[in-house]
Amino acid sequence: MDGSLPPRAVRTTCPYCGVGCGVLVRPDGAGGATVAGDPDHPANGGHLCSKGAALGETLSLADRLLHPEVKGRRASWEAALDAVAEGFRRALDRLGPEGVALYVSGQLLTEDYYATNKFAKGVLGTANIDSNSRLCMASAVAAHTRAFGEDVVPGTYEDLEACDLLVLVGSNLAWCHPVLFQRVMAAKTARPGLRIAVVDPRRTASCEGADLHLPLAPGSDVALFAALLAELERRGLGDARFLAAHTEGAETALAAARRTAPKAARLTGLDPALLDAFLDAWCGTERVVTLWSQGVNQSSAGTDKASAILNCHLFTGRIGRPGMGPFSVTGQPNAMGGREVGALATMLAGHLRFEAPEEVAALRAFWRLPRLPAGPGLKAVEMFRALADGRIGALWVMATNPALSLPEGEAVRAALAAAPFLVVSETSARSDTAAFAHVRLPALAWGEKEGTATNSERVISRQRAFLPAPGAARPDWWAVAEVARRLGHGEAFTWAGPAAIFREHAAVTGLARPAARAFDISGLAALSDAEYDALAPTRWPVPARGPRATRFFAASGALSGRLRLVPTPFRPPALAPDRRFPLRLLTGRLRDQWHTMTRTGAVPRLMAQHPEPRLWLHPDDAEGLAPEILVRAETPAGSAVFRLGRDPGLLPGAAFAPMHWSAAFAPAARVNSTLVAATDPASGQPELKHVPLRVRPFVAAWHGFLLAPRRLPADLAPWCAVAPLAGGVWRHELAGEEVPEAAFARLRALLPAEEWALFEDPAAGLFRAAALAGGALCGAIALAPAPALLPPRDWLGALMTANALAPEDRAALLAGRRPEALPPSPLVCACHGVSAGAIRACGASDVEGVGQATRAGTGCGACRPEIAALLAREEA
Ligand SMILES: Nc1nc2c(c(=O)[nH]1)N[C@H]1C(S)=C(S)[C@@H](COP(=O)(O)OP(=O)(O)OC[C@H]3O[C@@H](n4cnc5c(=O)[nH]c(N)nc54)[C@H](O)[C@@H]3O)O[C@H]1N2
Ligand SMILES: Nc1nc2c(c(=O)[nH]1)N[C@H]1C(S)=C(S)[C@@H](COP(=O)(O)OP(=O)(O)OC[C@H]3O[C@@H](n4cnc5c(=O)[nH]c(N)nc54)[C@H](O)[C@@H]3O)O[C@H]1N2
Ligand code: SF4
Ligand SMILES: [Mo]
Repeated sequence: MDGSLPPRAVRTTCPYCGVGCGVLVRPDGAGGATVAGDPDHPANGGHLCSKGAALGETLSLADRLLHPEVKGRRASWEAALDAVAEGFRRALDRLGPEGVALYVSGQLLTEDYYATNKFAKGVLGTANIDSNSRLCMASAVAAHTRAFGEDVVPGTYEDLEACDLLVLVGSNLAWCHPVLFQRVMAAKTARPGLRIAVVDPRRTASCEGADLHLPLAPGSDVALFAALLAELERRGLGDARFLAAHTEGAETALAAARRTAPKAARLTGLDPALLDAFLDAWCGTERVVTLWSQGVNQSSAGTDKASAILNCHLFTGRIGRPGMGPFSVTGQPNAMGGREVGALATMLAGHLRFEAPEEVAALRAFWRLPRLPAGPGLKAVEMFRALADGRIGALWVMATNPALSLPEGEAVRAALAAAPFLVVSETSARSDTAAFAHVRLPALAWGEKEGTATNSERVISRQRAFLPAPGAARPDWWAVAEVARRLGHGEAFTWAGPAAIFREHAAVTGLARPAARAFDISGLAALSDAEYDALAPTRWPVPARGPRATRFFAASGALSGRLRLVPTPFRPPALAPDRRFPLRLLTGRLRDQWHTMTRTGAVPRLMAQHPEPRLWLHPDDAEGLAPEILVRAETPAGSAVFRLGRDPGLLPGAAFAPMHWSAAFAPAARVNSTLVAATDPASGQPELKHVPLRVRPFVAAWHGFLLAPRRLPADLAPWCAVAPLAGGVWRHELAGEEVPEAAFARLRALLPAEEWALFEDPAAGLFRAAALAGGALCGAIALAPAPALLPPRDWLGALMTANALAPEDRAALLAGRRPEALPPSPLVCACHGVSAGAIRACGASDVEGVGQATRAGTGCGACRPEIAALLAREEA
């Protein structure tokens, strides 16, 4: 970070998902780097997924926040930090510790995370510090804590390879934890006896190679696992010795399961034979791992869903032994670290508990800070409601983008806009949340910052810097320490660097003794700076004394007290579909995008799979809707507009839309505007899947696109989706209300043309413009009354990266079609100029659908029989 670059490959860790892959980086000395998997890292053994492999392409400083800003103007760090301290002091004076809050993230490094928690709880004296983990892991944490007395993932990745049955529940592992999925697939190839079952309302990429897919009704997982628990009992598969020696609660859990089991087929909607096949497989396989993710956690019954899974493992004693156990896979790179440092409203630090007065006292004494809060604070959803109500006077958001990722999206944005004092620490200048901030603080990003993160299997890995700090960016922990100093507590924040913070954090984890705790890394509290720098991937626990477990809860049960089975009566999702909103909206992730796209959205090859925000419906539910049209997704909470997709792999009645598109990329396609914030009573985690939905065509006067040699703002039209293409070209997909002539003129003014090649057919609503400069294509615009009538974007984008246009390309430009790909095609609909090729390509299966997609047949109607004949020939 002193400006000199390391000469050799730097060993670091991927900043995306909770698999926590090791990465070898070779900086090129010019701000870039080549990236490869670290063959020595235990998580990935050299492999990387598409996102990890493209890390080198995310290092551009183009979108970075590089300087502090106060009220939208560049400021010095001194001034910005003074403003933060002053804002918090004022809110404390006015509202007390309940009136201030921090909202942080599983993408902070452990050291940053530790600092924020110490600052909130120790300096501000508030427990109002919550994390985006509330949207992600909170239900798993609550279920672990109920069952184990502590938040612990009992197993390791090796268990996924060693098991005979792997059940993926609400996890699209193939897209969301790709390297782990590839490990499983490799194990299955080597040992075909390893069976995989996927429990998901969608047939996802994770079903490739699975032996069973259970397309259960959204939200019905508790019923499935209740049926399993009852069946395990019926078959006498309870581990009586384990149950007697180490557990409690089996009887009440079984009683609840017995009541739900007879209704399981109805509640899950599963074919009874399929349900039986699943029960048979699970009951008959001792080495079973049940892995779950957001299809379980992000539910108003998330904690019960997770507990229902844990119950089955506890009842059979299939836990903590090689190849068996429940496995909550973490989403963010340091989701686990945040739980370790206790940066959640419901936790203290180092797995110390609010409920244990001696632990509160131990931490107070260790921190030597006066103001530790007495109990839990506001959880994420409550925190933003409190902000809206004026109960929060100052909020600091760090490494998360709540303007996009929280449910009740519009209310959250309104609360952010009206916040009395909002600080946002960011790496990106394009975060939706930062746009609302009074003070923006530039943070060091991956490749610049130093610290540690803990992955899903409790392995702590170092992230190491290989680039100099750009602009005025600084580590997040440093900004926190500086504000603490300004509030009069500098003496507790004197760390010289992340190594010192890590040592202090490790020491906290030893404070719980003599009450034994699984999470104990007190053995790392005396690392020297050099040892910390060289720290190899290390699985916790690392106690200062005593044995080091690799897996938990097999032989000894819980470390303190007993393991607990919990009754989980079935509850449906918060809102039920009805005649007005007959479908259910599932939201989630795409393979190549990371959350709110601040890092992956500008990388052309990561945008190639899905350049536009889509809503997928089962073909039966999409009947009457033409393919590729824009549709408005309406829920009781709000609406958003997407390109329609069809997915026969969806359970009929369920729809899927990605969470990724932000105001910076597609303002009208922010899916969280449509979500209610129904939370799980035990964990406070909101139901980010399952809201009732209806879908209508989005009516626009024109559809079109604009290709430009640079990125333009995403407000070019009422519907706009921005995407990078190769070679620095940006694609802007558009739909608008004004008359097309006016839109055409307005859009042309945005391109730097020396010369125009134009095609205009106002009667047909077709407009095409090619902007030329120096004999090369420097931009393109096309407008049409229907999306299916627009020329291919990739072809035009590629032409823009050529130095000069070939004559045949120039001619093709005006025809609006790629010369070789689309052979001359007879015109079918003369009114709207639609060719047979366009009708075949539009994907509709009936004349009405063709009309919606292309307008063919909607003029004089004379060509409708011809269209029908064409479709019949396609069918045959
Ligand atoms: N590519 C990519 N990978 C990521 C991320 C990313 O943004 N992009 N983010 C990371 C993070 S933070 C997280 S938390 C993880 C999330 O990883 P996952 O949880 O695997 O991802 P999701 O797509 O949110 O949801 C998983 C599945 O739950 C299903 N589902 C919905 N409702 C139900 C239900 O009621 N029951 C069941 N059984 N299934 C249901 C959905 O159809 C979906 O396929 O991914 C991590 N990895
Ligand atoms: N509809 C729907 N909503 C969801 C979900 C869903 O499945 N469906 N999933 C939920 C889940 S599981 C999660 S985890 C959340 C994720 O949602 P968010 O956390 O809001 O999404 P990110 O885009 O990861 O936001 C991280 C921000 O931190 C910035 N950043 C990156 N590194 C640093 C750093 O070192 N320091 C600082 N200060 N900033 C940094 C990035 O630029 C980015 O703006 O979304 C939740 N919301
Ligand atoms: S699997 Fe996760 S940690 Fe590994 S390279 Fe991909 S995104 Fe990064
Ligand atoms: Mo997450």
